[in-house]
Amino acid sequence: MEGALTARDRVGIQDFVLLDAFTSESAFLDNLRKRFNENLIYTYIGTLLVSVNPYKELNIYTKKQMDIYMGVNFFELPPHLVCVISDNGYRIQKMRHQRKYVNNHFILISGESGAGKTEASKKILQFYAVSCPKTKLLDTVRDRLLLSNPVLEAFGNAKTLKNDNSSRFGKYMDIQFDHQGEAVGGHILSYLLEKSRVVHQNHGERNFHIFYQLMEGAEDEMLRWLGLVRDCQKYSYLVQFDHFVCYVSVLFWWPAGVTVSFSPAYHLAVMQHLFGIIASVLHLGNMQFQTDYRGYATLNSNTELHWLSKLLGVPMQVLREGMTHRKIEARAEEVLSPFTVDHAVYARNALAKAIYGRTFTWLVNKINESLANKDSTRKTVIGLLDIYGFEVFNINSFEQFCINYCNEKLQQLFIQLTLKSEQEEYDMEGIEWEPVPFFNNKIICDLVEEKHHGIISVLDEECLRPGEASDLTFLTKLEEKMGSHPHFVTHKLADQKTRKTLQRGDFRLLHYAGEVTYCVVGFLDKNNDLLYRNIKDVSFSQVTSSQQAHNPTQFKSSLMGLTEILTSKEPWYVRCLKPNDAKQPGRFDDVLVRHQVKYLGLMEHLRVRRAGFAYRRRYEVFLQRYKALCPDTWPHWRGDPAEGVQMLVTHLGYRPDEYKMGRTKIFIRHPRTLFATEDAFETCKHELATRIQAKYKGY
Ligand code: AD9
Ligand code: MG
Repeated sequence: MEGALTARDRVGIQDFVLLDAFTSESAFLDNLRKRFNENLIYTYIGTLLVSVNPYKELNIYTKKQMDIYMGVNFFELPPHLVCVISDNGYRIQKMRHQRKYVNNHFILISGESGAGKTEASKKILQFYAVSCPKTKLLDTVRDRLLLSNPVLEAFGNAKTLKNDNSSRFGKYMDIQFDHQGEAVGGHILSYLLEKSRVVHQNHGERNFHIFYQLMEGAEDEMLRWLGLVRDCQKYSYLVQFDHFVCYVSVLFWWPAGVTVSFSPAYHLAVMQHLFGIIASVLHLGNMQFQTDYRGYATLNSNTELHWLSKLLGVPMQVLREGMTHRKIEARAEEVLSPFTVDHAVYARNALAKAIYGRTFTWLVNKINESLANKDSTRKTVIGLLDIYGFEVFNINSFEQFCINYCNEKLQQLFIQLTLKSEQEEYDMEGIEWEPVPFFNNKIICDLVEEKHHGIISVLDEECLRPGEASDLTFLTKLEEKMGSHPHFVTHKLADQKTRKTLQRGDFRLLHYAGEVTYCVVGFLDKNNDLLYRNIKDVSFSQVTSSQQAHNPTQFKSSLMGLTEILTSKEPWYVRCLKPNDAKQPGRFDDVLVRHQVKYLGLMEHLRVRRAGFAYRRRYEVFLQRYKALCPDTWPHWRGDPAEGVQMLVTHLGYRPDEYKMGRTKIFIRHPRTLFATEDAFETCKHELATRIQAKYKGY
């Protein structure tokens, strides 16, 4: 027992619910730090998994490791990411024998940028790959699911200041299992790709990986065909290239695409087409304009036009006209109105973003076609949500506004579901409990999305007044509408002290995760996502039109759709924490982690878990684990499991106020009780092992 305590001191406690001084944030942090220092990056809060990014490879995701977790009960092994699904995996396996359906699940992975969400989602997919039964069909679906990842990351991820491989789109992936527990299909929904990155990156950041992969990985012949030279400095959309090493080479994901796509010949044509589009974006970026004698824009050279025409299959003259003129309809006639240089640059960038955005949607559609399951029989679905994390930069723009709003919604969902499910469980089992006070971020969600009054509504209204409205009129309207809102402030509304920290064109939101100051410049344009019509006409015969959300109004409705999908499923949570801002292994910054623990609501979650009954376990499971502690239940108990558990806990001396017997589970009020039982079990195991050893020594 002494030894067990020492070990616990050193490596911390694997479930926060069992932490004695649970109410203190410091104790919470101590435990997290202890475990982090021992490379134990996972800790439970009941069934929620907390993960701390190790920023180094740990040898815990091998097939051997994962196999250990298959088919075991959640609490019997040290916390691991695979536990979140091994329980599912277990159920799926069990289902194979019982031919029953299990509930649909989703795994919600959250945390700020760089906290490890995407890595976690990849590990979970890998786990499905090794744990599911192997059939020919499964192999293809499984492989396609796995291989879709590098392709999507190439097009949708980029280096940011927060994360070298930051997801710049949200992803929800469904994996469908048939009645035998085999993965038979999948579907990916993508959310609001950050297209503005195609034409502009902040200092120290980069464009989407695919551009560099193409520049570095494509063969000379291919580059020649695309009209490119192998030098990022030559392309204005890439000039901020900072020599960060591309860790996924184009050669790596090229074969991946083979499986995702169709026949090899078709695949080759598709890849060429894709590279052609990527290259055309780069050529577009290099297109320069000058002012002619009338003050209108003309193209500096024909070089880019030539390559664009070749790669997009659009006649040069049509392109030239499209790049320098706008088509206006007047009295059923179409009139061409020339651009100024500023307009032309704007239109050029809008086109580049649109081409890229639609290519991304096209890619997601293609992947979905290859994952589609034609069989319409009822399936179990497990969903995986990996969305861009909460972001705060020195200058935050429209993109951060959308990303942070999305995180706000997910936090709201988490609050609703954890409290709801807790209450439902107590109701179902006939147990009374006392609710715990918590911060509900609904007030912030409403501030952003409320019909007619929310920030998005105001933005949309302003976008409907072209020519009259501007980013600043938008800000003034916000000030009028939100004036006294406790989570909203601007330079004009702020008190003297706060005013010093705000610029005139800023508004600040007090998000659940902290304050973020947004600069309104560009909000209207980006919301409008303007693309001059004649450019649209000439270019988009080439790429499939998109259903993707392009502005927050659409984003808002697609988030509502997502919320609906998620609430119909049973949730599992992985909360990812970032240990330091330097992306370094072995560094645990207390202040940074404390802040995340706070805003992720981990303490509240813990309190909720402990307010009523800290632990609950199904009678069969509880009995199976602790039956050795009572002579009446050891080695076998053949009667009703609830009666066996009653006998066991009476034998262990549980006081009546320490536990309650529900319909299918035992509820234990205080972790200490379970702790003592767990200690007794460890000692019992130890004694048994010593006895066995002594017995065999004699031989
Ligand atoms: V963002 O919101 O997309 O910007 P994520 O997705 O939360 O962010 P990501 O999973 O990309 O972060 O992790 C960032 C980096 O941390 C990875 O590129 C790895 O280098 C590192 N990481 C994260 N999790 C692990 C892990 N379990 N083991 C090893 C990890 N390294
Ligand atoms: Mg990510």
